[in-house]
Amino acid sequence: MSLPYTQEMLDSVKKVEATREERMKTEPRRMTAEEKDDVLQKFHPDFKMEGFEQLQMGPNKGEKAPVELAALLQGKSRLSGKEVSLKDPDYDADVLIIGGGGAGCSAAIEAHQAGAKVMIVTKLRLGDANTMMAEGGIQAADKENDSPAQHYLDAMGGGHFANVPYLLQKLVTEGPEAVNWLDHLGVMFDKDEDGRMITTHGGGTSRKRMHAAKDYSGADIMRTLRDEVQNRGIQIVDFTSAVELIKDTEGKAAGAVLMNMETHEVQVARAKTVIIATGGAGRIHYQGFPTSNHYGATADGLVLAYRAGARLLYQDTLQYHPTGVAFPAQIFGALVTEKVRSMGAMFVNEKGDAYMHPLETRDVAAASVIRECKERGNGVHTPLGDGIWLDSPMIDLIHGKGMLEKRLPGMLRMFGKYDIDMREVPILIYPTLHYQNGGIRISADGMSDIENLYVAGEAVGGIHGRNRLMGNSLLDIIVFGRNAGQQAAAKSKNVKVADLTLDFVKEFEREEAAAGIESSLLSPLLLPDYRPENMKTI
Ligand code: MEZ
Repeated sequence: MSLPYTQEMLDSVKKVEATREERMKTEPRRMTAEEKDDVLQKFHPDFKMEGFEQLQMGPNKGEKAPVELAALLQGKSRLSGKEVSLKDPDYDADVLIIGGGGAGCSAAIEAHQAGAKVMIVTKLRLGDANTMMAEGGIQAADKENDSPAQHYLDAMGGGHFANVPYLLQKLVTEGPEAVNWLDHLGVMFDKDEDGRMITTHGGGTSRKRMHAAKDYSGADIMRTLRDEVQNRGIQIVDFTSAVELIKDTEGKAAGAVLMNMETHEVQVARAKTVIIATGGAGRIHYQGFPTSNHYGATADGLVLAYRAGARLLYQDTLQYHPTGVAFPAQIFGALVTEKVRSMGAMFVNEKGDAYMHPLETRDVAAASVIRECKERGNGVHTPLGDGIWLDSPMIDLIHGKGMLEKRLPGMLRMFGKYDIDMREVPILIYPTLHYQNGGIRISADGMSDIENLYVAGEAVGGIHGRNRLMGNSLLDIIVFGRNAGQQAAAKSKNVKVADLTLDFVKEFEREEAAAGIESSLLSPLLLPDYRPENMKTI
């Protein structure tokens, strides 16, 4: 086994080792509110003006959006110039769920439980989603020293007080029940010898409330939900994407136009209610960042809803996970779970200085990593760019030998494949595009601005304000996924679908023409395009 670090990296590792004993005696101090604001404004990509533009049309006209998202929101419908017959739908459902990740499956289980005829359409396989990629855990305030109120305050502070209060309240108050539900469905949470959940801190948490299944929490949650959906016999139409919503002549959501991903055959699904659970947008690679996201994370739900007239909220805020892999190349941009720093690994620069507290919130931590590399020149140089060390050998020194292997087997294996034993040497990180803080605006019942169109999971905007805390997204897919399934199933009992129409797409095209937009970019994007001619800086 030969460590693939360059000589320059090895020289820096020596400095990290030389300061370790002393560093472990005192925690780095926390930044003040002013220091946080300063680093965010100067170094966080959300504040980089050239990354954004004003939307020229649609419900959020005049507001700021990332340039890549604006292009998709104002893009060309895949049905443009095509006639789709809506007369004899291929599918009929009470609840049509677009997306087969954690939120979609949670919604499907609850809607099915309520007796609705449910159909899931997913562009890849059931469970191919960002849920699967989540590692470190799910938050819930279920310990004696904790409370939903405490959880609310932490998330509100982390979100810069922009979280929509009634959504956040729902998230935290229903958190314990959500974890209990998963536990009963069979998620293999880490427990102590008395059967009590083991919980840890995350960045910005005042209590240990992160429940984990080692460092593949999302994968285990997805496995469990997928099994439950399949065991219930819920209808799944896979390798098929939704390319436009369908409304009825009363303006209510009434289904979707579907496209087979292989044959491109177009089909029509009519539904009394529709739930968008399409997940995030990392594969759009905002500002050229690499991503920790699943292959299908291309903001499709936002495009579908926007074109049909639903407002977005906080579409201009993204989450860059501070600890993406910066070396080696084979796993560049992959997620290094926040659990690594929550178990004590410090951020250490090229000189061996722990220049930041390990548990700053993600936006502050990411901006500080960028500043350390770009402004202060304290990054570790590699052939791929600069990075900062995450001093992983500290974990066994703090918790005892064997703990890293026990709690972070996925990380150990991922780096081990490239001959990096993270128990022995620090690992190199740099921010990676991780989460879409903004999304489609919903009310407390999960409904968007369009009647009978519900939204759940990462496609929702507002729950997390302008920066999400670790583990609150695995929680929101369960809380808001279940909620959307229950609400949509109940609503569908009283829905009579009028005639189907796609007139709103034509109207959108007219609005585009009036705004002088001539786009040839087909949207929703559906899958990223990695052909060399389409690669920017990624
Ligand atoms: O909530 C997340 O994004 C998460 C659990 C990620 C991680 O660092 O493991």
